[in-house]
Amino acid sequence: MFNWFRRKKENNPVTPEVVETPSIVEEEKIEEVTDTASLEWAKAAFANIQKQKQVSPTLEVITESATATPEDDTKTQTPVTESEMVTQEISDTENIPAWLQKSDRLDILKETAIEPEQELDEDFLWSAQVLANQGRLPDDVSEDEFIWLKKLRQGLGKTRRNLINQLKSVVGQGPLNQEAVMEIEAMLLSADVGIQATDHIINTLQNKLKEEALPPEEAIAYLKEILQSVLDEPLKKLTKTEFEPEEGKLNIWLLTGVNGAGKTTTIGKLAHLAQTSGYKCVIAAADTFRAAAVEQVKVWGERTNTPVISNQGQNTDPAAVVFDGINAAIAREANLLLIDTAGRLQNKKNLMEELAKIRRIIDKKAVNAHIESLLVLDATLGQNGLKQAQVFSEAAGLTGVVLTKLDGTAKGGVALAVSQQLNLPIRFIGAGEGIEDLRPFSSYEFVEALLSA
Ligand SMILES: Nc1nc2c(ncn2[C@@H]2O[C@H](COP(=O)(O)OP(=O)(O)OP(=O)(O)O)[C@@H](O)[C@H]2O)c(=O)[nH]1
Ligand SMILES: [Mg+2]
Repeated sequence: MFNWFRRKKENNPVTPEVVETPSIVEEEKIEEVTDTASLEWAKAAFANIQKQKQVSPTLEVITESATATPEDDTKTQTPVTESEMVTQEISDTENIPAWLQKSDRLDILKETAIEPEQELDEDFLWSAQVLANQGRLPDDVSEDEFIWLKKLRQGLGKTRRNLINQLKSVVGQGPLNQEAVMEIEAMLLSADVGIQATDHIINTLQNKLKEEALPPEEAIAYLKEILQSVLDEPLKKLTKTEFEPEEGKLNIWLLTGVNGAGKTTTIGKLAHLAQTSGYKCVIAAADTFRAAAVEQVKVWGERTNTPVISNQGQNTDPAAVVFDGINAAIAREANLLLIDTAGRLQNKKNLMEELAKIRRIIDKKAVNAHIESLLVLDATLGQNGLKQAQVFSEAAGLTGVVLTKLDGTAKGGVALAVSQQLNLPIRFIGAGEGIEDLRPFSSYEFVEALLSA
C-alpha cells in the first residue's frame, strides 16, 4: 500500500553516487553526466513500475470500483441508519442532478477506458527528475506518483510555458539587470501571484543582484528557491510540518469555503486518499442546507467505501450531524473524520454563525482530537478567492488551505498569494474532478511544475 502522506520531501541532490564527477571537468561534461544519471534513474523507475503492474495488474481497477468487497462490507457497513446508499434511487428518478450526471459520466469513462500505458516520455522524464531530486530511489516510487506529477505539470502547463518563454527572453540577454527584474515582476503579477507576494519575491531578487550579477541558469534557480521559500513560510510557525492523520487519536478535518469551491468533491477525494493510504475514515454530511448536498456526499461515500453520517430530516442542525459524526468516528475507532459544510446559506452572516457553532461543537466534544480546519479555494478565481479567507478564519479557525481546479484556467500563481497573504500552509491541491485528482501539496514539486522546462 502506498502512503501518500509519507512521501519524503527533502531536496537532496540527484542520485549522488551516479552523478559523482571528477573534480576537474568542464561544466558541459557535468551536465552530460547528470543527464545520463537522470535517464538511468528514469529507466530503472520505469522498469520497476512495469514489474509492479505485472504483479498486481488489477490493483487500480479495485480501488476505483464503487462496489464494496464482502470483506470491506463488514468493516464499514456497521449500523449507520441514515447512510444507506442512494445511487440506485437516484438512477430511477428522472431528474438526475447535474453534478451526479457528470460524475457518472466520469465513472463510465473510467470503467470503459483502456488503462493508458505509461510511456517513457517527456512528462515521465521530468517526473523522474523531480522524484530523484528529492532523494527517492527508482525502486521505491509508485506509478501513482508519476500519474499525479504529470497531471500537475499539465495543469500548470499554460502558465509554465508563458513564464518560461518570458523568462528565457529576459534572462537570455545576459546577467540579470534592473529592467529584467521589472519584466519578471509583470510576469508574476499576470500569473496571479498578487502584489504582496510579487513585491517580496522581487525585493529578494534585487537584494541578491546587489551582491552579484546572475547568469541566466542561476537566476532561474534562485527564483525557484525564492518561490519555494514563500510557499514554505507558513510552515515555520508550526512544530510539525508534515501533514498526515496523527496516530493514536481521532483526527477531524473540517472543510469550509464558498459554494462551488470544491468542498464536497475534495471530501470524496480525501476519503479515497486516506482509505487507500491505510487510514480508517468517516464522513459527516453537515451541509444540511440543500438535500442534494447530502446525496452528493453519500455517492462519494459509496464510491470510496466510507461510512457517511447524515440526518435525513428537513432543516436539520448541521452541528447535530457533526456531533453524531464524532460519536460514530469514536465508536468505529476511525483515524479521520471529514466534515462537509455548506457554502451558501440565506446570507453570509448565517453561514458564519453556523460554521462557528460547528467549530464550537468540535472543540467541546472532541477534546482529545487533532483538529484541522481547511479552507477550500477555487484556484481559477485568483485573487478574488482570497477575500473570503478572513471571515472563514474568524468563524472556523483556519489552519490550512486546499487549492482546487488547478487543471482548469487557473494560473497557479495564486498558491504564492495564499501563502504570503493568508499565512496558511497549502495542504492539498486538486487538479481534476476524478477520485484520484487530489494529492498532498509539495512546494518543491509545485515550483518545478511551474518553472522547469
Ligand atoms: N476541474 C475541476 N473541477 C473540480 C475540482 N474540484 C471540484 N471540481 C468541480 O467543481 C464543482 C463544484 O464542486 P463541489 O465539490 O460540489 O463544490 P462545493 O464547495 O461542495 O459546493 P457547495 O456544496 O455548493 O458549497 C463540481 O462540478 C466539481 O466536479 C478540480 O480540482 N478540478
Ligand atoms: Mg458541497
